[in-house]
Formats: sequence, structure tokens, C-alpha cells
Amino acid sequence: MSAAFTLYDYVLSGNCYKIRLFASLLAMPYQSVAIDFYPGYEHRSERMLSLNPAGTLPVMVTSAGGQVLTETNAMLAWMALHDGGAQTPWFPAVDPALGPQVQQGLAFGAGLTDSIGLARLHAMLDWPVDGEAAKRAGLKHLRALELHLTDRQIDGGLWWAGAHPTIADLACFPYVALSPDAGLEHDGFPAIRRWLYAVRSLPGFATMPGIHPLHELR
Ligand SMILES: N[C@@H](CCC(=O)N[C@@H](CS)C(=O)NCC(=O)O)C(=O)O
Repeated sequence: MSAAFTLYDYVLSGNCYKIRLFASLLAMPYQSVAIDFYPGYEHRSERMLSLNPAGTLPVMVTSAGGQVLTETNAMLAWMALHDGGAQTPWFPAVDPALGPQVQQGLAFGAGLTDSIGLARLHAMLDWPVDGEAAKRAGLKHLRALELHLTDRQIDGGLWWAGAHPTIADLACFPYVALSPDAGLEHDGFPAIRRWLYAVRSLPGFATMPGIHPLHELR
């Protein structure tokens, strides 16, 4: 099967991992171009800035049509629609109840990048940001997610919204799973732990450094 898209990718990036994880869950083939994010800062090279003036990773170029996407949430939406069309359970965009809830989750996922993601970059690569402020913001996000998932689980749900995992779960999963890298442990968050386990149990689940696979019990 030919590649559906090219991914400009960095192995330790939680945002790039969202795309690799979803591609693995969908068994969607793609071509990866490794970018030396650190220490090379290649994402800010002339070549990369001409693709994405924001200077962030990931960047996706779709094979059909050559669309350039620079927002992870847009890439997840593209993949869901490319795979399953309007009926895809991963992105029930036009469902009057679920569609807006998934959008809430996508925005929450972006907030995780700006809090836990930055705290992690600071802790791991000494990124020049206020690491303590990012960590405090990350803790608030974990507390908010715990409340949301507790309510969902009391009502018999498991995922961010609805009965099927959606791109909202995938937008949130990496930085929550990686939060111990930023000094934010999961011990006080039982609903989050249950949800992390559920995502890691999905058929086709793929890992990245810092996220362990489940022990194979099957
Ligand atoms: N809004 C972008 C943000 C992506 C982002 O923040 N990526 C990080 C790597 S995980 C990055 O490239 N940061 C570049 C920098 O801070 O120089 C998205 O959601 O895709």
C-alpha cells in the first residue's frame, strides 16, 4: 500500500507520537522524515520554516493533493476522515452531541501541549521556559481531566466522549501518559489511570520512549 502522507517527525515529540499512534491504530501507511529537533533545532531550519512558518513539529504533507497540515488536531481529523469518511467513529464531526464534545477534547489536548508538554521539554532538554509555571498548569490539567473522566466513568463511559475512542482521546493521551517525565505522577488520578490503560489496550497500539506497552497477556 502506498503512503497516505509524509510526516516530518521527531521520536521524542508527544505531538508527533499522536500521529504515529493513530497511523498504527488505523494501519495507515505513511512515510516518516526524521527531523533533528534537539540538539539540531532543524524544525527551525529554512527548509522546515518554508513548510511550517510556525516552526513546530509535526508537519504532515498528504500524498493525494499535497495538503500541508501544521496542527496536530487537523492531522488527526484528516486521518480519521481519510480512513473512514464521514461515518468514521474516530471523528463524529457532524453528530450534534458528540461532535462538539470531541472538539472540546481536541482543545484540551492542545492545552496539555502548552502545559505538560512544555514542563517536560524543560525537565528533559532544559527548554528555556518557566518550568515550574508549566508544571503547575499541567497539574491543573490533570485535575480537570480526572474530574471529566470520573464523571464519564460514573455514567458507564470510558472514553473522552461517546462509546468509541475518538481523536479527542488521542489528542490527550501522549502528554498525560508522559507527564511523569515532567515530575507529574499518576498516583492520585485513578480515573486517568483507567483511561490510560484502556488506550494502551487498543488493538494496534504503538509506544514511544517513556510510554511502556502493556504486558502481553493474550
Ligand atoms: N500547535 C501545534 C504545536 C506543536 C508543538 O508545540 N510541537 C512542539 C514539539 S512537540 C514544537 O515543535 N515546538 C517547537 C519549539 O518550541 O521550538 C500542534 O498542535 O501541532
